[in-house]
Amino acid sequence: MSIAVHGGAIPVVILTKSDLCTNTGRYISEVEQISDKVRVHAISARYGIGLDELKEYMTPGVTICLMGSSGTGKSTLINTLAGEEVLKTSAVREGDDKGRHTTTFRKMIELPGQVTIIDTPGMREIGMADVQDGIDETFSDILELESRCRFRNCRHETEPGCAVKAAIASGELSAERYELYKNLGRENTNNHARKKEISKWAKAYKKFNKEMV
Ligand SMILES: Nc1nc2c(ncn2[C@@H]2O[C@H](COP(=O)(O)OP(=O)(O)OP(=O)(O)O)[C@@H](O)[C@H]2O)c(=O)[nH]1
Ligand SMILES: [Mg+2]
Repeated sequence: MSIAVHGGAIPVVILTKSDLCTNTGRYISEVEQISDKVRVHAISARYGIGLDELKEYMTPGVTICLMGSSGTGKSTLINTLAGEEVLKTSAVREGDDKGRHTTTFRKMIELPGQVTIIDTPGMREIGMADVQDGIDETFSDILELESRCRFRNCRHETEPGCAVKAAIASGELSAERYELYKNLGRENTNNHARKKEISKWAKAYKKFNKEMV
């Protein structure tokens, strides 16, 4: 998601194979908790469930890119949307349900209605290099909180006057979401100076928005 934001795209999360799941609602709300900037849809390409929800994205001239692990059903979804088998798909491995990296090259497909859709090979692992902007955008509320801590170098552990801990205690920020942010930051380079600069920007932006109301 952060990669998509960084690239200037609008991220949409599609939970596939909803026919294999009895409580999709739970998973939808789990993803929704990560960020209120992202919309989530549960679909089944095999049974045509939830595909109506995707129609609103398929406006003339749009380019859609599917990203996700191998075996999640990206190519199958495109085949269903195309109404014919334009892409090869294959069953996931028995035992661990992992994909077989069936798609090996990016492929651009023109769907009816001037919609371009790009199929990509399933990701083995996502390199987090250079996606700090996307992370910052997704978690701008946490950056803003960090800027309100009493100490500039607050680690949000035992320091007094910590706005992050206070927000978690009051329920304003979910502990899980903060953990996720922390882990992403760790995976990426933890550049404190940049974070501070961005939080300053986030603050100014918020102020500007308030003044505009
Ligand atoms: N039950 C169920 N199976 C599905 C659905 N969509 C895809 N599959 C199956 O999942 C397997 C993998 O689908 P693919 O479309 O090849 O997956 P992919 O994401 O393109 O995988 P890579 O090309 O390896 O990245 C195939 O056996 C599909 O039939 C679905 O909605 N329901
Ligand atoms: Mg594929």
